[in-house]
Amino acid sequence: MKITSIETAVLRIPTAPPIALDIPEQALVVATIRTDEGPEGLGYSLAFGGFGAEAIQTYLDTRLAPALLGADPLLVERHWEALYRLDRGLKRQGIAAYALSAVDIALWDIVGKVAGLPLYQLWGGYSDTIATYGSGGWGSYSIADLVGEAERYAALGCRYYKLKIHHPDPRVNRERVAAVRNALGPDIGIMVDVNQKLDVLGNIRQARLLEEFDLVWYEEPVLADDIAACADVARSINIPVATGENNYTRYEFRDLIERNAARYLMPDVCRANGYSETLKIGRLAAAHQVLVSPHVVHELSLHICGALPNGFLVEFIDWTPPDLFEELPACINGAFTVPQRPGHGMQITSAAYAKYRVS
Ligand code: SMN
Ligand code: MG
Repeated sequence: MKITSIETAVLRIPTAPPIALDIPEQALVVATIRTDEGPEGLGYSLAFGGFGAEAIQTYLDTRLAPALLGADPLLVERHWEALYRLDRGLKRQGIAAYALSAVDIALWDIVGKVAGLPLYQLWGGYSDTIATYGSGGWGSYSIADLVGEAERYAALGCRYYKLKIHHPDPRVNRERVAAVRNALGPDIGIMVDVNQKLDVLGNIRQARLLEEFDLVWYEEPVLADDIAACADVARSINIPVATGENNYTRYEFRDLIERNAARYLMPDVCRANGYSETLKIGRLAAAHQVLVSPHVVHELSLHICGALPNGFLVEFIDWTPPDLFEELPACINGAFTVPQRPGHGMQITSAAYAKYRVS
């Protein structure tokens, strides 16, 4: 089998309130890989807030796609290595990793279709039902927005909810967590997300104020590059640390694990160089009693959790309009069923291309 074309597109998709208060739109950088024998692969990367989507597309079009044309799509590891090692002097991660992620996801989609299996089964299969947590609680929300959103996720059966703690005054963040705890009661797990905004001492002060809430995790305390500082926070606070959405490779995740910097790792399949690398990260974590809770894109991440005994929760941000995908997995009783179609099972509608495509 040979790759005959790789077509890319950027879709810009407006979000709805209250998420739109903080993130008015998201963008998908899409790669469609076609073959001479018929099977076609879909890959995409979610560019947070839409930033940099065109740069990711350009890198994919001008460097990755030409390197793959004519190749056998079933040799995913071989292509991953070649593309990862391409342009070593120019790139480290970031834009190039988003581009490689989209390509890798599309190649795996072809492999799954050729095998006639959903990817989580192809990779070994652990569970076809994955529990999820409702995620949001962005910094611009009023308390009413926050509680309203938390209750909407709880009404879908979600047993966990995650909110941001972005206010510069740690006491204000404490009040927001208290409001959520009061609304949800003692049985729903709550997580908080710092999004790299604090230093080590700032986190120690903030976490101390939150200890009484029995939080599930305390996320991304410091700049993601500073793994030593993350480990320092993990040693110093009494809430388990989660991190990884801005880490990119098995090498960074190995360092996080070796330094005991987190009890939960959160690779993002669209950033961490695709399914291939995220699976390796997940297996490495399994050898260290560390759980994997993949970041966003639950419709793609379900296959990762479905394949791993140490998969924990997928993240559910309810921001996808109903016309974007042919069949978006639905949250039922706080869980998703992994798509049972061959490959990852996701397809973008032709209406979505007509409505959201910008390049
Ligand atoms: C987040 C960051 C970027 C895009 C979506 C969500 C956030 C999270 O840090 O963990 O939910
Ligand atoms: Mg986060």
